[in-house]
This record gives sequence, C-alpha cells and structure tokens, in this order.
Amino acid sequence: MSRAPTLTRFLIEQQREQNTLPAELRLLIETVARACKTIGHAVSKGALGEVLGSLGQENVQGEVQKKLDVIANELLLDANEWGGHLAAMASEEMETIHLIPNRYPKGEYLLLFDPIDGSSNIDVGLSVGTIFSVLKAPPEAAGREVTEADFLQAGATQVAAGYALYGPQTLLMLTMGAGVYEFTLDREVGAWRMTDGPIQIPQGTREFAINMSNRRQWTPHVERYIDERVSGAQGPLGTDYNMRWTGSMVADIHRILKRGGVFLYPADARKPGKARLRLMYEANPMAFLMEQAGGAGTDGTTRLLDLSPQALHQRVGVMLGDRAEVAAATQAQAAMAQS
Ligand code: P6P
Repeated sequence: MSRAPTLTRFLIEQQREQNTLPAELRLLIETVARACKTIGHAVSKGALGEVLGSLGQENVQGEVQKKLDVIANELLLDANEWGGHLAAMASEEMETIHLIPNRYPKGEYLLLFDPIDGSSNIDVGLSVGTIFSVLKAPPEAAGREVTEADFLQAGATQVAAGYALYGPQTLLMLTMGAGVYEFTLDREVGAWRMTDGPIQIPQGTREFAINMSNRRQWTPHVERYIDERVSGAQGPLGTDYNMRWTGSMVADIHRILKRGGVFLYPADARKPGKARLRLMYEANPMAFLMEQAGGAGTDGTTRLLDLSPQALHQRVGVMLGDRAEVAAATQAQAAMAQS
C-alpha cells in the first residue's frame, strides 16, 4: 500500500507549518474532496448506473443538462451545506446563488463550482472533471444574507481553488496560495494520496490546445499566433508544435500543468463579450492554479485574476499555461503580471 501522505495529513501539516490554513478552510477542502470522490464513483458507473444521457432541459447557460450535471451539483450542495463553513454556494448549473438553509450554521466562505466540466464527454467515455473556487464572504456581508454581488470578487482574492479529474486515474489538483499539489485517489482505502507537488509547469513545451473550428471567430493576433505554430519548422518559429483538444478544460489544463503547453479559448472577436468559458468557476480557478505553478492566465488582453466580475455567469476569453506562450498569445503585454 502506498505510503504517500493523505490529503488529511497534507492539510494538517500545511496548517501546522504554514499556519495559513484556517480549520474552517481545511474542513471545506476535505468536504469538497470527499464529494468529488462520490462524483467520480457515479461517473465511473457509466451505462451501468443510470447516470448517462440528458435530462431534456437546459441550464442557465442554455446548454442541455446531462443527468450527471444535476447529480454532481446535488452531491456538492448536500455535502457542503451543513458543515458550518460556508455562507453560500454558486454553481454553473444554478441561475442564482444557493444560500445555506437557516437550520444550519453559516461560515465565512463562498464556494463556486462547475460540477461536471466537459459533460459532452460523459456519454462517450472520455474524461470529465469538477472545478471549484473558494472566496471569503466580504466583511460587509456579516450579519446579513449573502447576495450575488458578494461573489463578484476578482480572481486574485481566491483563497483556494482546484479540480477533480475523472480519467484513467481519479485526481485532485489543489492550491491554497502556497503551491499546487496533486492527489490521486487510492481506491483500496478510499483516501486521496499526494502524488506530486509543489508543481511547476514545464516551460517551453511546444504543444497548444485550441478548437481550430472556431478560427473565423479569432482576432488577427490569435490567427497569427496559431499560424506561426501550425507552420512548424518551416515557419518563423523554426520548430514544430503539436496540438491537443480533449473537449474537457480540466483534462487539457491537467496535461498542461504536468507536461507544459498552452490552452486557448479566445472570445469571439466579432461579438464583444461573447465567449465560451465562465470567469468565476472555470477561468479564475484555473488561472489561480496556473500562476501558482509558474504559468500565466489572461483573457487575451488582461490578466484573468485582475478582472472585476460583473455577473455570476459571465463568460470570458481564456489563455492559460506556459508564461511565454500566454505572453505571445496575449495582445497587450502589460497583462502579464509578475506572479
Ligand atoms: P468546444 C466543456 O463544455 C467546456 O466548457 C470545456 O471543458 C472545454 O474546454 C470546452 O467547453 C469545449 O468547447 O467548443 O470545443 O465544445
């Protein structure tokens, strides 16, 4: 049996050594990690578990909801609402925020999540994930009910973020602002065991992730950035690049954290504000992880973690990964904050 430290031991030692991990935040992270184990179990059942297929209804994003979208959302709500560590939750699958019922104690944290990211992959047996982000309720929210406006904080204020990846292994990637750590689910004992960290994204990997079918929506700058890489050794960069696109942001981001490269989902240049990915519970947590791992994240012109959110479900262009690649893909160099 592996002797790698469990998540519980890692968090307790972080609390002891760094003295930066409040007990309530440790409880929150362990609760989310436990819920992700349950989600991963449901995902792995596939056709044997009545969890595949769609519900024939759309979510707030206007996307057809998969059964697992709703199952995972309910699992995260049920696991987190009674512990006393949260003031409220927000989810890609819910139009409005979810207040903690009055029968339970409330805490100072706000939890945001995309319960199943990449859900179009579920029915065809490909990797999906869960993304989460943790904020603190603003001091002015003390003594009153939390509102959606309390969630609209820049990504730089996150106190923790991470994802679970349901793939060949069930993995958890986590940062609390002091490095990025990977945990692998030890199914023999049902524990998350630390298998990598602190992670530093490998620099210089010649691999990009983008949905090429959206080329008509890109700015000339992004077109040139991609064309230079597609032209390979015969092109201006004098070297070949590889491309990957898994249809699951969690899977692509995990590959990039482990072996380098860059992930791009640019906003639609023809329609300002039209983009695919959501700022609060996809772009911001991934940008926090990337910067903690020595990478970078912008929306194509501005550092993602500096953006001031205007709405809970607002969408944003995304460029994440190797600092030099993100810099080259980003129009305004000033966006590359020194992390
Ligand atoms: P497309 C999944 O729906 C998602 O939000 C991300 O996980 C993924 O990277 C992207 O959308 C895929 O988008 O346009 O290629 O289907």
